[in-house]
Amino acid sequence: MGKLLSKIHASLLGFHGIKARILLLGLDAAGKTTILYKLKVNETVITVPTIGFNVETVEPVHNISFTVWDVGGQTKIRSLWKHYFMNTDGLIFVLDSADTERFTEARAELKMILKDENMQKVPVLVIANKQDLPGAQSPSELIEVLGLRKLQGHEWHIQGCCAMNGNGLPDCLEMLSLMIKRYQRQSPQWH
Ligand code: G3D
Ligand code: MG
Repeated sequence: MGKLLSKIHASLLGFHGIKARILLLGLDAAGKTTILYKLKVNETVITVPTIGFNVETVEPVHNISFTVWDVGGQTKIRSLWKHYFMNTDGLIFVLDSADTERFTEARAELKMILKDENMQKVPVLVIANKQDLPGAQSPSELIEVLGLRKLQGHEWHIQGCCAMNGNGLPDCLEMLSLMIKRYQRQSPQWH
């Protein structure tokens, strides 16, 4: 009841919490667009490879409203990612946990993103997606695969999930909101 009232209150008064700009990146077919629409409308949508971007605002969690930018991940358009880096409050990097052949490529892309000057200190949530598939690597195995322990200057967390049925996604938003709050406390210039 209390939760319902506070939701009504928030929608009558408009949202006065924190707004966070989130980038959703990862190789093509990792499941980014599926995740975005599962978070937005709790529906499993039929996706087509994203050319350009999708952007949606997701229901606030812990008083943080997320604007999530899902930028296409095919090789030839990955060079466009850097144009979205400025003013990013959090990175969600999505991985197909069963696509072992592309782990090296995914690791290189994550490293490339975090090297950019606009991405310094930005908290990173790695979503180990497609945990439903046979052969999917567990989040703890993927920590080594992606070299996450070597990330310097970033708070990071890895969460297993299945975007198809939404398993693990609420924990992803929960963790991201906590990381963003900590990031906010460290960065006086944070909006
Ligand atoms: P992208 O936006 O990262 O490029 P998409 O990826 O969201 O378009 O998803 C690529 C394919 O992976 C889609 O299948 C989608 O249904 C599937 N997918 C996404 N999440 C999961 C998951 O958790 N489990 C499984 N098994 N599949 C998933 P198609 O067949 O349309 O290419
Ligand atoms: Mg897509």
